[in-house]
Amino acid sequence: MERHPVHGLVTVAQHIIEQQRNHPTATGQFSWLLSGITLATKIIESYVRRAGITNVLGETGESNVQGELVQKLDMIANETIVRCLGYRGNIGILVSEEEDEPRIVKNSSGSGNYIVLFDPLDGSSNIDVNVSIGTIFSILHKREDVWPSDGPEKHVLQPGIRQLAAGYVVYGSSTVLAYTTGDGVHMFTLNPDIGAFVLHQESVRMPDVGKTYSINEAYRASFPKGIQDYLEWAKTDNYSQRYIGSLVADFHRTLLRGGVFLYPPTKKSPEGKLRLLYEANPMAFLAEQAGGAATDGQHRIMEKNPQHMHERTPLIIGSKSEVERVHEFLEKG
Ligand code: P6P
Repeated sequence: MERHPVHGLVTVAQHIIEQQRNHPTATGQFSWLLSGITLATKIIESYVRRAGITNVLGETGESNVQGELVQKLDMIANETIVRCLGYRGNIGILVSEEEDEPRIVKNSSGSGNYIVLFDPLDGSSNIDVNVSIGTIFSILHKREDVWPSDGPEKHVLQPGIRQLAAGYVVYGSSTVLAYTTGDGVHMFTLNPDIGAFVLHQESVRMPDVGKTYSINEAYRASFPKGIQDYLEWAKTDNYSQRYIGSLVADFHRTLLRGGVFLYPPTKKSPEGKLRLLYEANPMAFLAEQAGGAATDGQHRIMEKNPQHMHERTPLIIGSKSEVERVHEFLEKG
């Protein structure tokens, strides 16, 4: 693709338009939608960077549908995304980790055909201690075979293979956006001097091997035996353990360095803790687009048929050979 970057830089807006040219059926609608997401994450980033001095730390005193204490920044992030996307005109349904029900978006031209599912601020319990957190998003198209009289859930409950795009922004030592529309994973760094996400890596490939496992071993006693056996094997094979406790940060490291992230079923979370629609599916799309793999310990994440909006799933995601090795231990049982 011949580019005419300004001052040698390629912004995410330009990249999205270029990507769109690979989808002959795509219209400018898709680029317009994605630019709404990147705008929202730039606003969120401005709050995250000043959290300690702008009284947005701490809890709201309320709990969300997950039963988790809602941090002030969770609500700010949620409201920011809803506001930025609500006026894009081509979105019909918004699904947020912070909201019990799907939000139907209507505007003068009716209701758009796109569905955006998101975790507005993943890892928010880490905000007060300045650990990396992130925003995760997934984009679907409304289903053609759903009657208007059917509720929005029928549009929303689609397997991850139907995603049109997915991505995350990690608010870390720098603010990095990674996204895919099915043509590879591309990464951008927010340049605060110009307020734009600037391309720094195209077609990211996850290393096929990586001697790092990422898991909260405090729950070891209630992991499935195969997972316990894998962990014992990894320790004897000089693996290192890294766990930040923020999915976006743990996945970002795994995407770049290789290895495997695991959140298996536990006694506390027998279905796994992570949510299928707006955490596991988008990360699985990115992982597979980068040459990695993502399963629930038995099935490919992106082929799971969701039964309800906030459904949880076990997640094993990372380098293909590392995920396969975990499965070998699970199959031995
Ligand atoms: P645990 C953060 O609360 C989160 O949803 C993910 O970002 C993270 O991977 C996971 O939970 C951490 O869970 O049980 O290890 O604290």
